[in-house]
Amino acid sequence: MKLRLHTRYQNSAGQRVRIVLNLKGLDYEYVAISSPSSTSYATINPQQLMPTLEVDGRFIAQSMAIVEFLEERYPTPSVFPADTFLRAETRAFSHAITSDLHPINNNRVRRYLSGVVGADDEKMARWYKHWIEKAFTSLETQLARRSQPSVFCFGDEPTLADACLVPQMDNARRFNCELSGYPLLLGIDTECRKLDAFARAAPEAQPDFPD
Ligand SMILES: N[C@@H](CCC(=O)N[C@@H](CS)C(=O)NCC(=O)O)C(=O)O
Repeated sequence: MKLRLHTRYQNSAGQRVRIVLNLKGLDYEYVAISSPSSTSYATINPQQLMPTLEVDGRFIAQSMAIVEFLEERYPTPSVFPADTFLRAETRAFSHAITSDLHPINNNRVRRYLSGVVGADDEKMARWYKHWIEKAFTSLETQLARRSQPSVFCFGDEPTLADACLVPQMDNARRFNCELSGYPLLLGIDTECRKLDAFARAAPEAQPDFPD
């Protein structure tokens, strides 16, 4: 099966998928997208959002749908813990990022806020930091309530939760968010970055990262 990932170095939803592909040891071709709003990209992803996974000429949109596809096709190693309750916690943690936080802070929302609504840089920064703070506070609390502390979010092996967290930490740093109040998130982020699967998925490791 030939896998091609249409993404961009600074595409945090794509970074999640890159991490999962790497954790599963899957080879894939990196297809750099310079302009998701182009008509050619719209033919493979009608939402014009990245990433898109191309599998033998068929296209799958939405990072979480891609991850579920990969998990079903390549179940080992899994990106979910073995325990059912921990699997649910992993999904809850991941969706807090992918369904609640990321959609309101992503590029197209920021472009609309500044270009159409007229928010200046100071208001944009307030918007961004507000939603990071709300989300990260709840994620930190979710981790603090785990029945057992662990190296990664939900166990001593990385899972989808870690693959969602690390790109979001990159985003928060890019927008100068204060992160010292989230020691558990910071600790897990540090552990993840020691792993090759995460390092190879980072924006600066991608072929289209600017010199
Ligand atoms: N829910 C989607 C979100 C995808 C998304 O918002 N991608 C952003 C980049 S992280 C994008 O393609 N933005 C288009 C643009 O910047 O023009 C997913 O998980 O795949």
